[in-house]
Amino acid sequence: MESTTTARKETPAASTQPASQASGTTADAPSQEIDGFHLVIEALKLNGIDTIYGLPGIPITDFARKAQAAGMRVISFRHEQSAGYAASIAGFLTQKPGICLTVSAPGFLNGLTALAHATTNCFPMILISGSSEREVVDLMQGDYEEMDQLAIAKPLAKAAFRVLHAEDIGVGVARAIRAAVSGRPGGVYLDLPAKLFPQAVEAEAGRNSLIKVVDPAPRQIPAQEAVKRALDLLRSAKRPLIVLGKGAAYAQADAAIRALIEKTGIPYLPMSMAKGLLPDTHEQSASAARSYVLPEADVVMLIGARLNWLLSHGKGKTWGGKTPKAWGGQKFAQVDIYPQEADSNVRIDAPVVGDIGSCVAALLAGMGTSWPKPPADWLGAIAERKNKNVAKMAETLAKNPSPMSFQSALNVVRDIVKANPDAILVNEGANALDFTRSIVDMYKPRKRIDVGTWGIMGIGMGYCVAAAIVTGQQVIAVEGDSAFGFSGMETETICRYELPVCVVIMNNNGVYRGDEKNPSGGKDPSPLVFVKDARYEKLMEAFGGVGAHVKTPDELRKAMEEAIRSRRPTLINAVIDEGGGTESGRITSLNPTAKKK
Ligand code: ADP
Ligand code: TZD
Ligand code: MG
Repeated sequence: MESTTTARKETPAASTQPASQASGTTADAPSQEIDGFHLVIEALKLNGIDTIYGLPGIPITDFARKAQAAGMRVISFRHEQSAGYAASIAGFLTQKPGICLTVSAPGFLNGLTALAHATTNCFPMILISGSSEREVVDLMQGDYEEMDQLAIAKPLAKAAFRVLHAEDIGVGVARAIRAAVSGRPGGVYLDLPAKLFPQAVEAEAGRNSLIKVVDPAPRQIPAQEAVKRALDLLRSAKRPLIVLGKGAAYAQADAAIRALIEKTGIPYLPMSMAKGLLPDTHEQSASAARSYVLPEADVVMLIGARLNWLLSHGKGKTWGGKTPKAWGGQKFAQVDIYPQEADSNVRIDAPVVGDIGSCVAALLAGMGTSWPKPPADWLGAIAERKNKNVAKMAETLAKNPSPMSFQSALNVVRDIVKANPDAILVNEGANALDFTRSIVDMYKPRKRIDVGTWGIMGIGMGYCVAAAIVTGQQVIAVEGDSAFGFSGMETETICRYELPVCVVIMNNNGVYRGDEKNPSGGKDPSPLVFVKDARYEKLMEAFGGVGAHVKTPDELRKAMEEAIRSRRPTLINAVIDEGGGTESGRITSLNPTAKKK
């Protein structure tokens, strides 16, 4: 490859050459050079990456500037963690790695939580951090923002790379892209030392060293026998169930997945971020009968969903097991791109390894023209539970207590989302999360983005920014007041970029509830409560957005409708009964002192 013969010059002068020359717009090619800045920018652009989420400073300030000059969108945040979350969810929504750009040591560490989050959630993302001088860092001589970033990133990333020479930029970026999106997607760290950026190489050779990645996420076709094994298992079932996870949403095989569900007639449960893959109002959705179908099912097919804590590890009481760790007797099929996923929690009788699009297509083809509908008594029993629970829910939603309950407020959000099915719903909190997930129906794929695998707080405003930027759609964020606090300063970012984001804070004055007292009777407030009646809406007003303080469902509805009509950055502070929540929302049992299920 040309890169090995490329002459490298480490002249600082390269950084001072006019941008026009460095970006190759001058005619006399032979004397032209290109520097590290432009090689990285061109490598990203060559691979269709047009947006960077980041925060400037030494040594990447000029990089951010030059990227913007070269036509990339550079979205600048108030904290790297939000930029990182934005990049991670951009990756989920687009199947292209989201790019987060940070400075060295502290900026890198601020972005690292998001990188780990991306890896944990299987989102493709690349954290690009500038780093200090290698020789000084390695001798631990105390450089400005000194840190061995590559070593620290490694255990939290799917892969981590460092580029020392400008002629290796093409390979470095290509490897980062492939690692992020191929197979099970994840977070990748790319370390770019300060000294790399001004390195100049001969322009043509430099450009020739860049790589446009061919087929970055190759299809992975499942083995025929694996497909047959899974179909045989499904066919044998008396009480089959399909679980759709966020891997299924990520895969963008929406039509095939819907066809599979409908052709089999099997009831399905969407995991949180798979809601809307089929409309939540679909008659085969078993969401409203979750606690009935999990223990009762005899065969379960997981599609892009892991049997982690969110599915009680596939065993225990949730699945009809007699003790907390006992197997409930279900047989499992699992469609996943990651061959090591099977058997991670319980035995998987029929693993189908491949990308979801290819696997679902193979399953559909293998089903042939006729497929037996699941037994009527199974479908009937589910429908009965569903109807009962839906009726109970409707009763609760219709109530209009004062102060507002989570339910009466979310009844409004439910209507607004129904009327605006293209809007993206961002959701975090504990009760604010759990109630929203069960009350607000989703109608289209990849419209619900939330706390994910870790149940992490702080994704809120970063997700809002990225969702608005990559989709151009209205974003609605339902936030616990605690959850909002983690990224609240990004309201400025939302206003600065004039994004159509409507944040609704479910304000119950605290973490889970706002009515806890200091158990010692001392002067300090309980660790779980905040300033009472905080006026969060003023934060949005401070940056030129719209604020609203609402106490009734009618006021909430008007404020949300106006936000969506105007598409202006809006923050609605919805006052909720401070005693209306429960500790940890629906996961109280995970508290160490809670009685084990
Ligand atoms: P949820 O939390 O919604 O249950 P998880 O994050 O636990 O979902 O699971 C997502 C799974 O989807 C992961 O095991 C991942 O390997 C898998 N996955 C991601 N993308 C694809 C794809 N394109 N094809 C197949 N499997 C995928
Ligand atoms: N820190 C991080 C990064 N993630 C977390 N999940 C937590 C702390 C612990 N935590 C939860 O799991 S939910 C939550 C915290 C602090 C906030 C709940 O309060 P809220 O929601 O106001 O956001 P509700 O509606 O009051 O329950
Ligand atoms: Mg709260």
